Amino acid sequence: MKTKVYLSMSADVLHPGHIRIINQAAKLGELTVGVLSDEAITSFKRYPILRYEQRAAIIESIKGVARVMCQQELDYTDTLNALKPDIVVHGDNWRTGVQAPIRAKVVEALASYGGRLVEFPYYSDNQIKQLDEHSRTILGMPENRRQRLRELLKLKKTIRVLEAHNGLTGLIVEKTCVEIDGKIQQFDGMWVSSLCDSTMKGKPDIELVDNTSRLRTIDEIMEVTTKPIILDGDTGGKTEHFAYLVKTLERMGVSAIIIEDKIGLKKNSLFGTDVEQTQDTIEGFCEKIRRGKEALTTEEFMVFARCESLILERGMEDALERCRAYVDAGADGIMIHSRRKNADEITQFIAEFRAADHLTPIVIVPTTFNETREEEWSDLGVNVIIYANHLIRASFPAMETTAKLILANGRCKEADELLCMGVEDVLTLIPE
Ligand code: SPV
Ligand code: MG
Repeated sequence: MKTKVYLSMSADVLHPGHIRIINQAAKLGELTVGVLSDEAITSFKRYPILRYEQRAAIIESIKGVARVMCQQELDYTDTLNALKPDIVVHGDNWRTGVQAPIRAKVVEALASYGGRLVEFPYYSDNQIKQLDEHSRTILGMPENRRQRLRELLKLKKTIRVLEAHNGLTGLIVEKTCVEIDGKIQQFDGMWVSSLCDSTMKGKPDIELVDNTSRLRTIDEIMEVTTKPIILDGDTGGKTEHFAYLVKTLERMGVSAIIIEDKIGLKKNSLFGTDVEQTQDTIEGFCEKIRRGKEALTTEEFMVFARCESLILERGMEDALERCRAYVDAGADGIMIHSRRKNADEITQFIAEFRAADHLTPIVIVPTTFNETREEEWSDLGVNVIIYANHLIRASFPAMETTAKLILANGRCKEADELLCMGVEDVLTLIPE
């Protein structure tokens, strides 16, 4: 019997390194290449430029490849159990970094049935690094970036989004990842929150920061990231103006806007009924949604309708009636908000809404009801989970304590040691 060899790869932008390792692997026996699914690549790297079918077809036609199969997850366990290869081949670059735990699981699985791991020196040069940089630039172009949210919603049952309010926080959302049980976890997109964008500028969240400024924030984030952006569009402004805003966002490559069904002086939802807030009529808000949708040139940009009925204590029936009407008016999804600590009213809403509508994407912002885990939301039928304000809430106490420490000690040594990153680290944080 021939030696069974298994090699897994993304094969997104093919370069000589791929051909070299395929040749090396093929010399060891009959080679199966596991081409990673779009979802698997997205989970640890970036969104692939070529779809799975295209990547698989390319690899299939390469000399030395006996067969191609889809590796659904970055974790090899299922694949190894099914295939039981005698040898797994990989570049030696995964010995460190986020893939190291995945390597450890492969080593363990192979040992359980007597297989072995063969590693070859990882092939990379400046040209390949430039190619990867270039891929990122392509992914960041408006026409590629804009559609990404729709694609992700097709690819994943539930996506997770974190707020970004400038280039630096954009980079944190773009790059942060952790490994949990052999799976790499990262954020799928960015929320440009009105609360954070206002707070960042030392202003209240009352639609005071105008669109020129908000578009500038988005542009700053876009310059250094590739993930899809959802804009918190507050009330969307006047219906006549909303159509223009939507056109601008679509042109820029933003993926979606969420507008809330309030009129007049908007206050943050988490104030609830403690302050005066006015809800729009169903007809008025539906007209705004329609005008926004009609203004679009592509079918990629999404307009989400955010219902404030639970925030304003108008009751479940009102929330359901409104959301159904907003979907009929053309909304691409709904966001239902609550400021209760307990998730009951949100879960009740989701169950009742989903009973009649299985498809319309549901967005939630679990700021106050923060106990429920993502998996449970996913089982309930939530499609987008937005962590709406956490980076700014995390940074403020750290900055304030640093300022106090300097004042209290008459020097910065204590603050440096307790809270600040090293000067060398900040100098190299952003590569040139
Ligand atoms: C925001 O992030 O600005 C939001 C969500 O609109 S909330 O603050 O919960 O209203
Ligand atoms: Mg807001």
